[in-house]
Amino acid sequence: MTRFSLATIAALALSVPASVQAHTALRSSSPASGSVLTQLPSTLTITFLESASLTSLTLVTAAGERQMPFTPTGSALIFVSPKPGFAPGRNEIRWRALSRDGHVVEGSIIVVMRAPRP
Ligand SMILES: [Cu+2]
Repeated sequence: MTRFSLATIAALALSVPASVQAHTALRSSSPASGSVLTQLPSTLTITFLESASLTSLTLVTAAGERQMPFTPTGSALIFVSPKPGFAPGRNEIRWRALSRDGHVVEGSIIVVMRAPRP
């Protein structure tokens, strides 16, 4: 009885770290999703909670879509796309990454470019 209880407790204790080890997620971006900007940012920065490999970064606007270059190419916490060149209006940045646990994670960041007020 006592041995069984100890084994159960040990198994429960071991299961906690396993459940915490989930795939990564986006921690933040700069500009942040939902930003309304009047000036083009010089870079787009994406930060993950745990290191991941960014596999695709696509800019979708009313004019169509194109791939955005980024660095680094390997596994990292922070990825930077230089001169993102957002279009006037709504910009959707679709990202896709490979988490260290082997899962694909994806999402989008919305940035709106608005003309400065005269
Ligand atoms: Cu996962």
